[in-house]
Amino acid sequence: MSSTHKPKIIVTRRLPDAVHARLSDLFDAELRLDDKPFSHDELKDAVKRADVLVPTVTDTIDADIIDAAGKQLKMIANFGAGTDHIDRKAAHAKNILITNTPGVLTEDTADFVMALILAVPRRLVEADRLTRSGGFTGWTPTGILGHRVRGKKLGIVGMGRIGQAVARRAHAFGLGVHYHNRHPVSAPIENELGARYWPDLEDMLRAVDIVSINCPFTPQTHHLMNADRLACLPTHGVIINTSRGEIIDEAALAHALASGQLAGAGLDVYENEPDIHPGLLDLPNVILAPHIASATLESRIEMGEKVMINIRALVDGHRCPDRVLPPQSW
Ligand code: 8YV
Repeated sequence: MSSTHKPKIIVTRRLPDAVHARLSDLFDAELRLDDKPFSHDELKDAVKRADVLVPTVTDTIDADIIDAAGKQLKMIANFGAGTDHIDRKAAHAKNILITNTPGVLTEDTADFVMALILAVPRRLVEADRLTRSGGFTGWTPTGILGHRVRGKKLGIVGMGRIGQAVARRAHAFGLGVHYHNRHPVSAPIENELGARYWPDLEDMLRAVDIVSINCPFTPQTHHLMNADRLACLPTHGVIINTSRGEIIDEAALAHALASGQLAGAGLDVYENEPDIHPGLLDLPNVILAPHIASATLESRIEMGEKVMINIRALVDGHRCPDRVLPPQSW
């Protein structure tokens, strides 16, 4: 691709106006104005025509779609950090680069995790519902009693960028920080956060009060939190998931919450989005958010900037800064 040629970029979802304006300045950009997700056929058509596809988490880019890609499709510049919805093997076979937008959504996502860590034990959403429905008839000493957050132990599953940002916040709120990860983080980071590493996930689950899922979704993390692992948590335990729904067995979670085996959950992601397991919908001890952990205008604009920087690097013949495929180590 030469730097004088304006590549054809097809963007699958409506992005903030500021991102649209810049994309149109820089590229031959085909933008989505009505925000309806692309159908499988529309995605196939897009990869036939585009030099670069800009999808989001709602686009399943499977082998069938990648097979349909024209020779000119050089890159899938994902608008989002997670790329589990893209078939990497198929993309690799066709020499298609994949990039993502890490870093710029870390702090906003960690804020949202912290909001859930506070809101579930303090029954914030339940309290709001009660007030709106006329249930607040005056202060009572026993009304909407929650549980204290300070002093509890938080177990973070996945200590990457977002996990560490959650740890920093939790530490400041007086929670004990525990984590499970493939490898321990560096000693200075552990010291800064007062964090304890658990090589065995189940051992950690037995020792903590609140769990936050912050690892990526991979074949290895599918149903990582299954019925047996959920049963390792104490009955006052709370689970927070802002990563990917597939990491928790949603039916097992609904059962654990309904039966009192687990006290509460704060969920932002689901196994079959946008569908939610019906067993979760009526539970008062669960906060259900619509996949918004990174949803700030600032983060969306910065995600757009990252997409553009990656495409620009490709056009100029430089190494794309946020390359997922081929991996950075190659
Ligand atoms: C994004 C996310 O909003 O970046 C991710 O991986 O899960 C979300 O925070 C979404 O993926 C955009 O594609």
